[in-house]
Amino acid sequence: MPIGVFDSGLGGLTILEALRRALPGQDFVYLGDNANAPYGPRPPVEIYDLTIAGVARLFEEGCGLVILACNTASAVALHDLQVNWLNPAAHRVLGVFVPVIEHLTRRDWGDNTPPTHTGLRDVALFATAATVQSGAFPRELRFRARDVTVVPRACVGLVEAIEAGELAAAALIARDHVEALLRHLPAPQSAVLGCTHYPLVEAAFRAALPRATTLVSQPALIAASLADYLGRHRRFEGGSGAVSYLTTGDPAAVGARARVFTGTALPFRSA
Ligand code: DGN
Repeated sequence: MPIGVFDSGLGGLTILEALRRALPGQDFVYLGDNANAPYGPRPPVEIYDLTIAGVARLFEEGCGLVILACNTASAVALHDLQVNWLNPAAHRVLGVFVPVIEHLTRRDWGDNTPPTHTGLRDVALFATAATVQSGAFPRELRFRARDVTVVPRACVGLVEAIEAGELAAAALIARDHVEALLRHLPAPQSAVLGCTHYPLVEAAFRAALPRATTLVSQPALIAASLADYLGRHRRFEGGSGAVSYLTTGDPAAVGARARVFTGTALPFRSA
């Protein structure tokens, strides 16, 4: 059966590309809610309703498992959606924070250390305003790393510049946000790019961060985590590597704009 990949717009294509590389025989259905993007500036209740509508649409397409590729939807809607709406016997929905948190808190030493003693000291988080305001990432991270400090930065204007294909301008915006964060945390141990779009200007983040900071980008981590999950839940696997693309926006315009993310136009159809 196909796996659904949901995003507020086109940024989730960065995740989908990594999923396809890791799982070449798997079918996927991508849904971008372009009619309502970006989610970052929206109030939580709207993000919740829009996320449920998108996930339900992917269930209609026959997806048993849906990845919320969107950090904003994962931060704001995933927990309530799982507790109050989803029937886990029928469907599963996974977000994008857990693979990052598992990566950050992986311990390389013996089993006698307390589970929250990870050696993780501080983390810079770059994300949308809604993701930052939700507080979801530091809250979930502290379950595994109790004393960690998370310094977030809402990267206002960055998603819009990337969606518009203005990558040179986006690189300057990313640099400014890094510089602003470094005034609060001059030498972060790790920095997380907590938004689907930011991998497109990863080099700008890397260049502006101190050399000793480990930069954590999501797509490959999420792909490795999904491959591991499918190994344990084989009922969600299947297909021949087919991908279909749905959008709530104008399919021709959205398909053409996909070029920014994948280097090629994509055959979107109307959701
Ligand atoms: N896909 C969103 C995210 O990862 O947070 C970014 C786009 C948006 O809706 N703001």
